[in-house]
Formats: sequence, structure tokens, C-alpha cells
Amino acid sequence: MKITRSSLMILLLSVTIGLSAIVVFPSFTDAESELKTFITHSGKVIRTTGEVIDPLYTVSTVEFDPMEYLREFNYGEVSKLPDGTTVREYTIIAEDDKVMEISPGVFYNVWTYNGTVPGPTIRATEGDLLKINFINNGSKEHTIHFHGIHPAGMDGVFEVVGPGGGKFVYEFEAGPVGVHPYHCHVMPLEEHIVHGLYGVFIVDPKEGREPADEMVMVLNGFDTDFDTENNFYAANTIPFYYQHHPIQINTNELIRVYVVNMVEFDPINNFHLHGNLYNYYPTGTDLVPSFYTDMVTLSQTERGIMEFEYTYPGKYLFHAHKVEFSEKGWVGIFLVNDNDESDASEKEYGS
Ligand SMILES: [Cu+2]
Repeated sequence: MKITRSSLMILLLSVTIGLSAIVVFPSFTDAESELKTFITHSGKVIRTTGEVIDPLYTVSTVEFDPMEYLREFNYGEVSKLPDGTTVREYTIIAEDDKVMEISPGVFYNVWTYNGTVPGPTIRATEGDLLKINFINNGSKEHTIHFHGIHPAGMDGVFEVVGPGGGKFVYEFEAGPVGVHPYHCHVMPLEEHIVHGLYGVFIVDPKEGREPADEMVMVLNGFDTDFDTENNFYAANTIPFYYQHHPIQINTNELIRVYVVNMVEFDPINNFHLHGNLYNYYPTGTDLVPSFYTDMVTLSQTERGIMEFEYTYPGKYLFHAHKVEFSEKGWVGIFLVNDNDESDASEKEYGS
């Protein structure tokens, strides 16, 4: 075939169009496949790549990593007063329009401190001066009520903080030693707590505690169909998370778990550990354990510190022995790695 000037032009043109289609097409696909989350007028949460006609509002979904939360402590911004007192300053922002995928396909309107449920784990040492800059970016009134010892005006009950950017600075001395919850205290309280406005506040003793692999577990539940009964339960928000992503720990290493029960609607919750027992410090206020057990029962906001070490490597469950809760998500696994180099660890048990 004789190649003419015009056929060469056509060939070049089609190659150019072909190439530009290759370049343009992928970004077009990406834009189309971007999932957006909408709240409709009927209160339904819809996730779609398409357009939703007249949604009530578009929301951002909360991404929460229970493994990151587990060992993350917020010590605040540290400074010193002339008398040597340590000052710790934190910023906590409340919001109430976010949506979280609690379980695959189950979306729930979470109310958050700093964008997650639970909020950040605030940590300080007994006697430190705490300054908590609270900003309410929600659409409802909110506060922060810390359990612990502080002046009446810092209790987060009567000094309600208005929506749309209202501010309040909570200032008090950290104490007593232990593990305490914090949560919103605006009425109806049940509604403000179940949606997720809570977190953990740890006060360390001045002399410190023995070094350990430390972690925080907030026992929580979610009533996703609004019948004042929880549909899902968890340690740290996502049902079954630590069963599918076991928490790795080591043999012969001290493990310290700060556990706080925030489950609403059910009068009790509990924590059972397999293949071991733990020293238990109720509220963590005493440095001597109150008992040695594999099972504690906790009502709402009851909390404590557990300490244990595993001798034998392997997988061990921990879960609510209120079996309904464990079957609806409050169950996890410690994967105990063997860090014992001696021959003793070679011994096989069972047959
Ligand atoms: Cu609130």
C-alpha cells in the first residue's frame, strides 16, 4: 500500500487520540469509582459512587485503627512553671456529624473527640497541671466531664459549651493516680455517651510503674438500630477486631492493660483472660493489687488495671464472659511470641 501524506496524517491523528484516551481514561475511572457517603432525609446512610439527589448532608467517614489506638498515649504539650510544676496542654475537638462503618456495611453516626471513638488517651503524672482546650465544632452542646478530683467549675456538667466553635479550657491538677474515663455530660447523657463521646484519662504515680507493654482497652457497644439495646460490642470499637488481628505480646514480659467499661444500656460487662490470671487494681488507685483472677465484672465507667505475664507461647482468647457480648464482637486474641531462648520453651504439651 502506498502511504500518502493524508493517510499518514490520519494514522498520526488516530495514534494521538488513542494515546490521549489512555492518559485520560484512568483518571476518569478513578473519579467515577470514588465512594461518597451521604445521609438522606430518612436518616439512611448511603455509600455510592453515583449522585444522590438532595442528600441531607455529605459526611466524611471515620477511619479508626484499633491497633494504633491500643498503645497510643497523648502526653500533651509539656512546659514547666517557675516552681517546677509540669504543665500539660491538650486540645480536644468535639464533632457530631461523622459516620463510621462499625461492621461491614453498618454505618453509624458517631460523635467524636478528636475524630475517633474513643477519643485520645490523655496521660499525665499525679500533680501535673492540666490544661485541656476544648472546642465544640459539633451541632449540639457538649462538654468534657473528667472522672477524678477537680474544682466544681471544671466538672464539665454545668458549664455547657455551645455548638459551632464554642470553647472552654478545663484546668486542674492531675489526680488521683489511676485510670479514669472522661465523657460528655450534656443531657440526654445516654445519647451523648452512646454515640461515642468518651475516652481514657491515665494518671501515673510520681514514682512510675514497673516497665511493661502497656495498652488501653475501652469496652464499648453500639446501638445501631436505636432500640436502646446494643447490636455490637467490642474492645476498642470494632467488633472482633483483635480476633482477626491478634495483639502480639511476648512471653515473660509484663503486660499492663488499662481497661474501662463504657457500655451503655447493659448493667454489666466483664473481662475474662484465657490460660492465665492477672493482678487486678480497681480504678488503679492503689499500687498493691486487690485480687488475682481471670475474670472481673464491671458496670458502666468501672475500670481498672490488669497486669500479667505469659509463660507459654501461643494464642489466647480474651473476651466478655457475658457470652452474648463476645458473640457480638467483644472478643480478641493475644498472640504470645516466645522470647525465651532456653530449652524450657521447647517442651511440647498435650498429644
Ligand atoms: Cu455531648
